Amino acid sequence: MPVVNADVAAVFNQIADLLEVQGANPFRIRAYRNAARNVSELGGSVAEMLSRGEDLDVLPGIGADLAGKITEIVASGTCQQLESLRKEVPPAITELLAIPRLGPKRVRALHHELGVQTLPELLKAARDGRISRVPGFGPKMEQQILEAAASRLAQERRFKLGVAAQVADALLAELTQVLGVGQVVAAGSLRRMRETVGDLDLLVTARRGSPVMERFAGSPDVGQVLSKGPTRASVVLRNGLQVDLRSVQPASFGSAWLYFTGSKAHNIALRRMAQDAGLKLNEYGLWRGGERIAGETEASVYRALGLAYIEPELREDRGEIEAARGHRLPKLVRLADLRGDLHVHTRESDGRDSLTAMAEAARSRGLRYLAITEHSKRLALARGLDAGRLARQIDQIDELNAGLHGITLLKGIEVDILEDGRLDLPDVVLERLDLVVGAVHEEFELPRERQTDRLLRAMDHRCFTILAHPTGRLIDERPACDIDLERVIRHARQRGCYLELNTQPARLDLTDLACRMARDEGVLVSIASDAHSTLELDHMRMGIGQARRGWLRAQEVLNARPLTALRALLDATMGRAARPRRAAVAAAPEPADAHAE
Ligand code: DGT
Ligand code: CA
Ligand code: CA
Repeated sequence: MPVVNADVAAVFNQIADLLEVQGANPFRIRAYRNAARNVSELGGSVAEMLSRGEDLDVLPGIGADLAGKITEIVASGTCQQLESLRKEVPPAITELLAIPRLGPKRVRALHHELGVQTLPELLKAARDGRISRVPGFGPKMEQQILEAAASRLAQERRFKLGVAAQVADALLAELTQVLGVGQVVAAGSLRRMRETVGDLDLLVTARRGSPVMERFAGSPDVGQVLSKGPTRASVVLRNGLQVDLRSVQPASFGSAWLYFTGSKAHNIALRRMAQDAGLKLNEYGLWRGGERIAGETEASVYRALGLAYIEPELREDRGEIEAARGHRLPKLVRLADLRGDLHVHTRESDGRDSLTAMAEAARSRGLRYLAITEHSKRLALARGLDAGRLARQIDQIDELNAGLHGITLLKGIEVDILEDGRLDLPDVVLERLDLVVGAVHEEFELPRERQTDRLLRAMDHRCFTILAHPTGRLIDERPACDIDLERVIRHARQRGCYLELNTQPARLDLTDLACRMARDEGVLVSIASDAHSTLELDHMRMGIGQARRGWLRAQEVLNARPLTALRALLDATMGRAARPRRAAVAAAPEPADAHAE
């Protein structure tokens, strides 16, 4: 990118800001500000002047010293002076400068008077009422600084969907109890089930005079009330998550829910459609002139726009509007469609509960089968199984199955994929399993080509059935491995094996977009909890959200198949034509309504 005059001016302004925070000579500071203005108002490009060999000190307000700095900036994008100032001034001070109302003078005053250097310190000082006592600041400015600092802190941090959903559930339950409240719902990215959530958006309908806003602001989890009025309030919870609550009239509930669910891109596309039809869409309704023609429900708005109802998870402007117009929207998979779980651990490796407890817990969640997939020996920390221990577990599961009703345990393993693509256990024991889930747990940083080849080679093993958490990413902790995911997906189709959507809150791997790629290639996805305890079986809920965001239907989900159909698929993948069935339970036909919500 060539350096333009505005870049040069920005560097000069930053130098001036930092000098001012330091309390430097005002004439020096003004010289930089003037230079910034002169350069940005200049007709021609300073970079071009330099390349033509012209002298810069002919420019107004630019002496030899500044001319030298411009030359430096054009060459490198920055200059020595700025870099050394950045080392002298605490870095967090620069963050404070980005807060509206806080120029260098005020930042310097807060630093001097209160020792404030960072955003959290700024927020705390504002909360404690210390800012309004500093000369030049008043209560009004203190409030403005507080809001800006809180929202900047909240903005920077996104919360994992699992955390946000838990918090939202508790708040929604609380609001439902408030007198005069009708509807109580979540909107925003949470409702769309995005893998991370910036802030929570809640919506209620309430009778006039309902104390809903007071109750919300007074909730025990609230750390800071940013604003509170009769129809809207914003708070920051003690864990740092911001929550916006709005109250609307029942007649606009649907259009408000639609608006605050977003995404912004989806909203914009809808509004454009409305305009093209001579209508106006906003959070109060869909309007023809002064008449509200829809708005009480979301469906009424979509209908009036000539669209089928669009599920929240699809509202990302990724083709859903065209599909809704042509009545080609997919019927998305639901939690209740899942018949089993193909990846869980017990105490035998690093899980917390017993085989029997896991089986009971899965059955009580309406599942009909559960694959036990412990770690393999390479993962010593997780007490991974060697061939002998796995053989014993296989026998144990066979025995247990004979006595289990309503659920079948499948024999599996989460076998490590070694660095060269071989599997961590010998074929003789893998052959005895119902399925083999392969996973990378080490060597995440191989170059793209090698990492991809490693996965493809593992998938080519004749016992391989499902690739666990294909990219290895951990939200906020570890980036995805550098792999050619398209190649992996295509290879899975050719090989006839499957990919996992691991629903651990930090994993959600495959991502929504990767699910959609798998769907487009015709590769079935196993939505798996990877539960290490009975409670973790509930992680499925967030995973279903990602699958739905990836446009998956039940027929594209491996574990939405009944057991018999699943067994046939697994057998085909493992190169087994048909097998004798030992346990009668396994062969028994399942009633169609066997799975509950
Ligand atoms: P987040 O909070 O970053 O995870 O993402 P959202 O989608 O929850 O975004 P948020 O909280 O800023 O706003 C909630 C919804 O409100 C958003 O999904 C759509 C709607 N919205 C916000 N700003 C605008 C806007 O400028 N135009 C339109 N059309 N809609 C907006
Ligand atoms: Ca939000
Ligand atoms: Ca919001």
